[in-house]
Amino acid sequence: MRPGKLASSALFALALCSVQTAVGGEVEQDHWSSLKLWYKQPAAGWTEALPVGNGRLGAMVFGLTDEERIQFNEETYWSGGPYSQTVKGGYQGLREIQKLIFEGDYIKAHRLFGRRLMGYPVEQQKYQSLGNLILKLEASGDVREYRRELDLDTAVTAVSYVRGGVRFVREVFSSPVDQVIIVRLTADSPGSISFTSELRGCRNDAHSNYATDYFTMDGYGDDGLVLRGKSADYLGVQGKIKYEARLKAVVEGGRTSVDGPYLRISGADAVTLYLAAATNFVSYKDLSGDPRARVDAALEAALRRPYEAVKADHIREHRRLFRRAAVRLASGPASGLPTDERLAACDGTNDPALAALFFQFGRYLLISSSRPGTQPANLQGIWNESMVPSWDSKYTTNINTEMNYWPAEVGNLSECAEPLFRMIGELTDQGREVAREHYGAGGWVFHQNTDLWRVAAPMDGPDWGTFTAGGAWLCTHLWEHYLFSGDRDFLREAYALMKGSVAFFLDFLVEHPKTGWLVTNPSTSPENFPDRPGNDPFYDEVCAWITPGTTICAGSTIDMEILSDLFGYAGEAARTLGVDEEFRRTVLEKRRRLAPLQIGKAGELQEWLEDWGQKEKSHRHISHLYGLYPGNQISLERTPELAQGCRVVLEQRGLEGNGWSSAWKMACWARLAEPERALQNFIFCVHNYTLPSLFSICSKAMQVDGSFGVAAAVAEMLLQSHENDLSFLPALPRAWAEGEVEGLCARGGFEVSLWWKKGVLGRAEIKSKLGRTCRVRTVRAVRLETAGRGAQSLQPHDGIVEFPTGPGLTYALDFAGAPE
Ligand code: FUC
Repeated sequence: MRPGKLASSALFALALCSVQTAVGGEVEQDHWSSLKLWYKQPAAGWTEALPVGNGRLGAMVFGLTDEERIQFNEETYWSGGPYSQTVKGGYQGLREIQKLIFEGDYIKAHRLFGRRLMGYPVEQQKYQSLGNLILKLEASGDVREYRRELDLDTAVTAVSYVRGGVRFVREVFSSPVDQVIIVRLTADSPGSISFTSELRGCRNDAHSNYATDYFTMDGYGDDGLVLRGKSADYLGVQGKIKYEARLKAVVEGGRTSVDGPYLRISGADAVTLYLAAATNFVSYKDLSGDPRARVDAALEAALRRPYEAVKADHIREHRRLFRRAAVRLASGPASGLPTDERLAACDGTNDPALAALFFQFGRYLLISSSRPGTQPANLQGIWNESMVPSWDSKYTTNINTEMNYWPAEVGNLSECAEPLFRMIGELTDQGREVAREHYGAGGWVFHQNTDLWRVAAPMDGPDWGTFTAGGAWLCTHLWEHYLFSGDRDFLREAYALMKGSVAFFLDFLVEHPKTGWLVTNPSTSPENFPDRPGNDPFYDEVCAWITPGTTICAGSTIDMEILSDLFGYAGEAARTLGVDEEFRRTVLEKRRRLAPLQIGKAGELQEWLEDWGQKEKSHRHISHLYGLYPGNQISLERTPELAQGCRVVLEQRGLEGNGWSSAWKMACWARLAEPERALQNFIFCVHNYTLPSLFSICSKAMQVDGSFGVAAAVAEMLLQSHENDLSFLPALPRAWAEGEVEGLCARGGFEVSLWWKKGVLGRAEIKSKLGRTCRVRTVRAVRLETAGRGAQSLQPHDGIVEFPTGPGLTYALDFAGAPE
């Protein structure tokens, strides 16, 4: 155990020796060293390989023993180049589409939307795989004592085995400090390392048969390799990304030779391979970078220092972020198994620590795929082996991209969300054009997908493209960041983005002819086909397929919820900044006129304005539950009927879905204070939607959103702060009876550590970053202590204890009746 705040407290010292869990395990005593994913066999395929990443350069490491494969990516290698999807004059069809929708002529409206409002090209660009580092290892004999692991605490993956009487170890990491991927090969007997390596480019699938003219593979000097290429043209957009990947070998003992695209090393004692990669990408509208110069710079810097120093710097930088937060749950009988077996054995009680591992895996992925200055994490983070990945490995904003960032604030990784915030600003470029040309509106709008080039128009087809609230949803992350950080400078910039989004909707919202409510039109509840009369399958000319019906509607519940949040947040931001009083009044007045949330005949929160059913019973999206989580309009205390309506929806949808769907349901159950239901979704996700590497699955493909979502949901079970107070252990499953958290963040600028056993909270430590009044939800008396200021006893009033705080001070709270 790292001597942390809690570990040093007398109470925790006691806990270390005496804690016994319901399942007979103990709170893990060596938390940081238990944060390992490990396996007794190499990866059977890409989805079993282990990820490393520095935010920009990602690699999937297979741990093979004959021919090792390290597949790698550079985050800006996408197809195409700067382009626009905006269709000029599209707005001329808008009024007719709106009229058809209000008249209930949905399929006609769908068709017209397809003709007039879809962006063109209808699809977007694809994230690409850069290459594979292949090591053809020379060794014979059986492999024994094999172990492959990923240490989340060091961000180093390693493989170790004995072959021919020699123990071989390979370590791989992607350094955010040196901007290189490093592969270090060692053996316990001198002269034992021999292999031939290649830097293989990836075949471009635009080619029909065998040839590819997109890259070249060469030797580089007498100890290196180089791969150079360009991106593919796609959708009529010229491929303008140029890239270079270069490998440099530093060999201890042995001989090195280069022959064409092969680098051969024989009889070495140890080898360090430095892999640098870069493109010409500077921004979504500037490709003036020099990949070669960038690679030179990275390699020069990394080679100036010894390997051990580069590795130590890497670990230090990773831990600076990673060690800020911890969730520790008791280990159980299954906790010591290899990770793949652990997943298979998980029954919800035999391994509470597994949920803690998921929490940290989510944080690990965020640190590895999204750092200040990099691109945001896409559907696969930065890891992708394909030239035609599922959904192009883009940014899907009707749930997925948002979910990627759910653990950022609560998980004490606030700055890892910077790439998302920057992307919102970049989207306003084309977002403004689309607002004007597609809707005749001011401000900016962004729909359900974008790519490296920050296109903003409706895409894929009218069933998906009618989601106008993608940009507004992203804007809620700006406000949340302010709630957690209290950063007024940030708010000032964020406010301009929020105001632009509001401006679009002020123009776009229309009065519903029957109810007088303000609604979006066209609208959709993402990807869910309502079961309403006449919504039958038809051939859709945009997608060239038989669609099950149309999703088009007016005023979907999620639109109304997101806009209610956006308008409320923008109004609050204006008030906080002391600006735009008249704008604020208008926005709040419009907010009051938005269509209200409604309860349907089965008691469920309605997904649409009308009480329609849905064609697919256990549809994976639970869009209308946005208002429960991640939004904050529905709560057990403030809106009990609506909360009950959400519960009915969750019952109706059941457990089926995919990784991100399970994660979302977990978080919703946590907000409904139903820990066992949250845990049930976690277990279902573990067994059905999780790869051995803990990566989440969506429709058979690896997708990172679920991993991020589970991390956020675990946090939501342990700490909530959306009700203007701190709620500790609001959804603690029985099986998580013993544990502690450290460094979780709460709105209002508080950093929280908790310790509990027998399912009862014993102590909390709260660090106040902003010096605001702290409100803690409890019915128990509390002994409050601040360093140097003595102790006092606080009695709860109406279930709350409240005390003033000073910035930078930490407060210890001991709860009456804490278990011995
Ligand atoms: C939405 C989801 C799919 C998938 C895709 C990337 O379309 O409905 O399940 O996650 O995004």
